[in-house]
Amino acid sequence: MAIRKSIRNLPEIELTDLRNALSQMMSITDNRGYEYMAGIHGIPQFRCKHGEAGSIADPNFRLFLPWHRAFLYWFEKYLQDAGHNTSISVPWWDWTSEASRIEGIPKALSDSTFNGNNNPLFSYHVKLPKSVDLTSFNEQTGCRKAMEFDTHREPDSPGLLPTKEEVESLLSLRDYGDFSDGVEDIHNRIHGWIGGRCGDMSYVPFSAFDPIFWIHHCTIDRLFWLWQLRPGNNLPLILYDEVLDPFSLTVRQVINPYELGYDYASQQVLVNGGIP
Ligand SMILES: [Cu+2]
Repeated sequence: MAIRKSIRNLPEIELTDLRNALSQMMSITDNRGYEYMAGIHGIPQFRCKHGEAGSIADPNFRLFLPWHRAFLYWFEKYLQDAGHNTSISVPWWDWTSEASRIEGIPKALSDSTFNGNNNPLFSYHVKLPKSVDLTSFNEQTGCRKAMEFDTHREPDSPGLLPTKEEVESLLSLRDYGDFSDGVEDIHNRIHGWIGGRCGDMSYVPFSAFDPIFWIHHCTIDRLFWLWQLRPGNNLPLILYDEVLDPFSLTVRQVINPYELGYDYASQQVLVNGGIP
């Protein structure tokens, strides 16, 4: 069982293991590698599922949470393979914590180097496929994205991160659709907060290349699980047999993280005591 922990509470040795596994994964060029996994979400595959306002009849409408759970599950599996260690897990970042509201992105993610090496949690070097044409992206955004680049962030001020109260009112929503929409909104805000005007996290085609993407989605998946743990909260049955394409998993198969082989540290405390 892999226990996903808060990045700020990760013991030094586990942070080193995580960095080594991630560096290893980033050097793998086949479909178990970092580039391939990131490319499922944005360039070149664009398979990610996000909510589309006004399309309630569409069965994809609220697959945002289960789809990203399946995505993170496979990412974590390949990360463990790359690190030859099944206890490696993706950490989460509690942006509501006091430390985050003062310093913003945790140092483990924002330091550009560690022990004289590049920090793989800080940035990833992307080489876009030749078929990509960045002309209209650059024209529309005013950014100067090149075909080869290091991912970067343009974080906003830490005081603008969502608060504990916002998260608590989100978790107290009873309807799955309301919760899914609310958590997706907060998720969008964090993408924009991290990426700013030209940072990779602000744009779906590039976001998953930034290593913070996985930590961000782990945070969102944890909120999803905390909501599921509250009595009476369930996903609509209509979603259960939906296949989370391209992963050969249905919604039913990702409902319980224990069955996927992971859990979140100190979740019981959280369930009884609110968000720390
Ligand atoms: Cu996202």
